[in-house]
Parts: sequence; C-alpha cells; structure tokens
Amino acid sequence: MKTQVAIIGAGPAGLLLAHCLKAEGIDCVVLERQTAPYVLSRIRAGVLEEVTVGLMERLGLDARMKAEGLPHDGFNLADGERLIRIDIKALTGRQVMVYGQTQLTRDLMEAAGPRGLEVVYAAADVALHDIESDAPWVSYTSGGIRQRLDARFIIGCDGFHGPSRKAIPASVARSFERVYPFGWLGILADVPPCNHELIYANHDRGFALASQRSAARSRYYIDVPVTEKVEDWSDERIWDELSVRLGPEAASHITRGPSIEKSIAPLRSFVFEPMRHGSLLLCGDAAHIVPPTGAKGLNLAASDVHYAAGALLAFFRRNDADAIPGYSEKALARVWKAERFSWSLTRLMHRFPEDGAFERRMQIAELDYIASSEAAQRAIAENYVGLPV
Ligand code: RFL
Ligand code: PHB
Repeated sequence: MKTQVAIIGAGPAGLLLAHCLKAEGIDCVVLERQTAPYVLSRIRAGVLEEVTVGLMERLGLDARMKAEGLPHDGFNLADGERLIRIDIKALTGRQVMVYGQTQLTRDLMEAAGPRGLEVVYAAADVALHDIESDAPWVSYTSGGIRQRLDARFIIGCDGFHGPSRKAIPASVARSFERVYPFGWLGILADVPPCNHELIYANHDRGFALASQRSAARSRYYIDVPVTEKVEDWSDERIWDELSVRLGPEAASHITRGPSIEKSIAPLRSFVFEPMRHGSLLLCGDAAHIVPPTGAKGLNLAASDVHYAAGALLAFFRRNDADAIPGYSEKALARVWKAERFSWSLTRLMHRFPEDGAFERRMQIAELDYIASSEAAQRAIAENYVGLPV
C-alpha cells in the first residue's frame, strides 16, 4: 500500500492530523495498535484550549462539542481554606472548553468513515523503516498478515510508549525528564459536580482536583504515592479524602456516587528533541509529557498537529521544502512553555516527600500572593487558556 503520509497512532493527535490532511486533499493512512472501543475506554483529559476547539471548528466537527461542552470563564485554586478564583475571561478575554478527550476522540472517530479516512485498528508490531530517506515505510500485521505501507512522511502520534520516538537514533537526540513521586488517582461518577468551575486544591493532606464532564458527570482526582494500588481505594475512601482536601465549602456540595472508572496515572515531565528526524515527525505524547496539573497534554498534541499540518501542507501544496525542517523548533518553543507552566503548577499544588516546613510555607506564601495580585492571576490565566500558536 502507498500513501503520502503514514500516521502511527489513532489517539487525538493522530486522528486530528489525519482529518486536517484529508480536508486539504493530502492522502494518509492511520495505523492504531488497539481496537476502537479500547481507545475510547481511556478516560483522560477534560479541558480544551482554543487551539483544540479551533481545529475542531475548522474541520466542521464541533457540533457535539458546541452542544455538550461547557465553556468555562474561570477556575479556582484552593489552599485548604479559601478558593482563589482565576477569572480567565476577565483577565484574558478568552475561555476554556470542558469537554472530555473521550468525546473528542469519538467525534473524530465517527467522522473518519464518512470522510473517507483510512484507519487500521488492531495493527500489530508496527515498525518504522528508512526514516532518513525520502521513501520511508512502515511494516505492520493486520488480520494475521504482514503488510507494508510506503509513504513520503511518517508521523509518530503513538504516545509515550510507541515505537516512533525510539526510531530516532540516540546520537542525534536528547531527552529531558522529571518523574514525580506521586500519581493521580481519578474517579469518574454520574453525580453533579460540587462546583460550577474546576477547583485545584493544595491541602495539608495533599492535592485534589474537582473537575467535570457535564452537569451530571463529575471527574475528581487526588494525588497518592506512586506505590499505591487502586484496589486499596474504595469509592468511600476516595470521597472521604476529597471532602477533606477540597475544603469545607466544596465538600458541602459533593454528591457521592458509585465510580464508573477509577485509575492511577503516574506524573511525568518529559521532552524529546528534536521532534523531526529525516522523514519522521513526532506529535503529542510521542514527543513530550506534562503532568496533568495544567491540563496541557491534549492541547499540546493539538498545537503540534497545527504546526505539522501546516508544514505538510506547505510541502505538498507549495513545494516548500523548508517547512518540514522548521517543524521541530516551532513546536518545541510552545512545548517548553507549557512544560514550564505544568511543572510550576504541579510544584505549587502538590506536597513533595522531600519538602519540609519551609517549602510548605513557600507554597502558602505563593498562593497568598496569587490571591492578592492581579498580575500573578493574569500570568496564570494566560498560560491556562493556552499561549498563542
Ligand atoms: P495518546 O492519546 O496516548 O494516543 C497514542 C495512540 O497511539 C497508539 N499506539 C500505537 N499505535 C500503533 N502502533 C503502536 N506500536 C502504538 N503504540 C501506541 C495508542 O494505542 C494510542 O491510541 O497520545 P496523543 O494522541 O499524543 O494524545 C495525548 C493525550 O492523550 C494526552 O496528552 C492527554 O490525555 C493528557 N491529559 C490531559 N491533557 C489535556 O490537554 N487536558 C487535560 O485536562 C488532561 N488531563 C491527561 C489528563 C492525561 C491523564 N493521564 C491518564 C495520563 C488527565 C490524565 C489523568
Ligand atoms: C479532567 O477533567 O480530567 C482534568 C481537568 C483538568 C486537569 C486535568 C484533568 O488539569
């Protein structure tokens, strides 16, 4: 089989890019290791920046998002006692959209067939070949038969554990990593949210986040040591912990209910450079990971797609050979700023095992400063709604 662009991975990065290319008449094939239902069963991000919403709008795939998504004008930081509201609308003139990654992925998936997008699910043993040439190819197994897909470019949208990044020789690459000593234990439940906006809380007992998917579905997180097992956390134990960490005001509005999903996600900061080598471009979690505190992971995948689609369009439509080499630098400039924001918000809102009384006071002082300074709130708001692409 032959195509112009082979995309590995049908998560949000892969599907968004495939739709963007298809809309411009550029041929592509997407290879996904998992089945479609499995991809949809992963509960992840919930907050979309304008860059992500804008891509869906331009693709004409925003109808359900506009009908069911919740535009938010602000969010809250809590220090165990009070809520510090960050009025992102007043401070930046912009909003974020609360709409689950699952819903966004479903919208992209359902439009694939009608728009003639070829997505091969359950593609096993995907391997990249000749990425340093102008004729790279991908081998994979589908229906028990080994297949070959030739392309002009391969785009690695295969997440943190996929094969694409590993195909770039160590001699030309550099990675930067910070692994955090805690993970987020998440619970999804069909109960009304405790607050109309998100609350990120730093309590003496640890971090908590109150988020939502709709007026009837809540998503909550608490941080737990990475050694913790999800089986040791009954729903009641999680609700009890949330009630303490989110503070009395939010706690009084928590509606408890049985969990639909419960899992622990490890926290990591990671950047891989460069994001392009030869005819291979990396997008999304394949190239970088942020801790979820800033709600940036999915949105960075979308901004990578924005840059990658632009570069591929310039190459195929305008014979502009310079656009492809420029991709890595452009994408990384935005990635590093989002890494900084996600890291600093994680630092501010979590208790680190090595922290003593001094570090705790520094967190309290910083939250106090944020509460009293519009300049500090503006800096947070500007990063939270997303820096320009
Ligand atoms: P994905 O979603 O991991 O998709 C990669 C796809 O590649 C497939 N794949 C392969 N396919 C073929 N062959 C192989 N060998 C393959 N290996 C892997 C996988 O099956 C998968 O389908 O990466 P992508 O597309 O780059 O998207 C990134 C986002 O998923 C991720 O950054 C976000 O979920 C991060 N994130 C959040 N981001 C936000 O922007 N806002 C949030 O509010 C937010 N909250 C979160 C999050 C991530 C979390 N977890 C679980 C890590 C909350 C959590 C708890
Ligand atoms: C979520 O709703 O899953 C969510 C919201 C905000 C974050 C992370 C996750 O920062």
